[in-house]
Amino acid sequence: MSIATDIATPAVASKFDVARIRKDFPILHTKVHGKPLVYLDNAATSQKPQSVIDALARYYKEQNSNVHRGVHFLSGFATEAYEETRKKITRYINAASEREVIFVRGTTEGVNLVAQSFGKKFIGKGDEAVISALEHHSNIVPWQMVCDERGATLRVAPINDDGEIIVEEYAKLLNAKTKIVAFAHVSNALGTVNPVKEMIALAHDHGIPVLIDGAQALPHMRVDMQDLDCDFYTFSSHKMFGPTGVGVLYGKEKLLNAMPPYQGGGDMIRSVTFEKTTYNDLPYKFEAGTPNIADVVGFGAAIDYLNNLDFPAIESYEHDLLAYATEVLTSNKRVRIIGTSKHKAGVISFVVDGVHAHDVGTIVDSEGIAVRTGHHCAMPVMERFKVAATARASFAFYNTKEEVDALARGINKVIEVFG
Ligand code: 7TS
Repeated sequence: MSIATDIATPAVASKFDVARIRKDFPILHTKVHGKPLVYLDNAATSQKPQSVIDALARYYKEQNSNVHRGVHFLSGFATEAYEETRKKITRYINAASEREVIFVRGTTEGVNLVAQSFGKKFIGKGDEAVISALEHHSNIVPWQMVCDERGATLRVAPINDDGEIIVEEYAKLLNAKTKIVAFAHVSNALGTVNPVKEMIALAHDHGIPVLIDGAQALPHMRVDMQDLDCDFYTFSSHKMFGPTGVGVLYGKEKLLNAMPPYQGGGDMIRSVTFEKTTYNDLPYKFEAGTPNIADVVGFGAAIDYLNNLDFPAIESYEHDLLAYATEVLTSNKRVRIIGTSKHKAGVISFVVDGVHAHDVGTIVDSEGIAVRTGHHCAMPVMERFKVAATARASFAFYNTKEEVDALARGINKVIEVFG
């Protein structure tokens, strides 16, 4: 068993005051089954700071109106608030322009948008799309669907026993028939952080556009679109301390301009007659219908919150926490960690020898500890490691070593109960 050896105990971790941060998240101070909540299901969705909750309430109390449509005061106000979030996100991810930031329902819709729209125009019979073996279903199924529709073939880059993409094998899959590459920045099932920059550059050597599924990356690290040089990058607000129901598809302007609309309706048009419709400019071409205005505004409050944090200190704190959790869990001989990459973020998937993952989840829940059990929408990953399911503890910057200790005690209880 290799422990994540590059996870050093950082000198800057002390700068990060977790007790103070926890005060910002009201739900962390609630009880479950009479026990203090230990929330270790952050990869599924993160908790929300008070400032995000307040922004949502304020929006509905004082600002609610439809966007881009009215001359009246409130409509202008809501439009400004909605567009302000786009500006914040453009700066946050260092996109070249606001036209490259499209609001979608979440990562799932971001991938589907590209698969359907890019696929319709650029993927044809005999072409290929490349993904990896550690993808979430939402970065598998949309590509299967478009490949089926277009008569193209889906190729899958394999992973090794540590749960890392085998980059040499990935490189071998890239050829003149490859029309798109799509893979996760960070795996939700294993926590592996992929060498995205290297993998993007390899695809670009062949002129192939790359989509990155950033759902599990943004909660743990800052990401710079222009530095990564990816063509598409998609993520969900609800995993980064913002509301559910909204996310972003970043895309390079030139590519987005070349792609057909994904859905038709209001806002995405310039003019409509029964004979001919012309489409709006970016980003509106891809935002048909009334968007999720309130949650976009709430997402803006989450970005403000993140902007006030010291990210290098957070990254160090989280690495330290993950290394501690890895050590504590592996010291239990009945526990096996699935996914032992040297580069991991936020996730420990594990099995308890002789106990079904759901039983692990149920027993630790009775102690107030929330972990996820199952296939984590990554059934091919479970198959690769020959397990039906895992229990997964996933961390955010507000988690603590004491919570890891509580999980370790919970696992001991599981072993007591199930023998
Ligand atoms: N991609 C990855 C890597 C994910 O982890 C998830 C959600 C998605 C895409 C889809 O994001 P959505 O916001 O559109 O649903 N992952 C998980 C999870 O691990 N447990 O619950 C949801």
